[in-house]
Amino acid sequence: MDGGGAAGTTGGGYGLGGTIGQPDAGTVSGGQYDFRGGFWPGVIGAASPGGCRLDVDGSGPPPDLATDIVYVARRLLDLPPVPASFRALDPTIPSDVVIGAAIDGLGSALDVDGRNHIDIATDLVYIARRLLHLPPVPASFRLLDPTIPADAVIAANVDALCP
Ligand SMILES: [Ca+2]
Ligand SMILES: [Ca+2]
Repeated sequence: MDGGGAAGTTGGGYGLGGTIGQPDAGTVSGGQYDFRGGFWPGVIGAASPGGCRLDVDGSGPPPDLATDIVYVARRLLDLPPVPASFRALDPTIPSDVVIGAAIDGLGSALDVDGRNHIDIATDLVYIARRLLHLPPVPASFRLLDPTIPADAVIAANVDALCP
């Protein structure tokens, strides 16, 4: 049950109301975590129940790999977030505009490895693995790139998307 009718906002709704209630990530000791001057500048709260911003279809937490994460991946590929086949099975899925806005609202928070680039092959993999309760970074990735931040750092970034 969401609000139903799309509120009549035209254009990209970037007039945010301003509550960035993001608690500080706390002190991380150990891993090399260099705080790049505060939090992401463009965090826009997507209206999802429970404050789980990764729940981009607003169905309620926890985020679902088969829906929410698929939508995010498709959005990053410049595809409509929701495949038509999904809509055939579930006509109650919110519109692509609504889900697209929720995904865009995640902004740079999707860059869970903190490398200033949102990448399906890394960031989304880490998010998906975290949701599956696996270590976010596959060992094989670390062999190829030893500079990937610690699992604890990336896991915390994923968790921040859905506290
Ligand atoms: Ca969902
Ligand atoms: Ca990244």
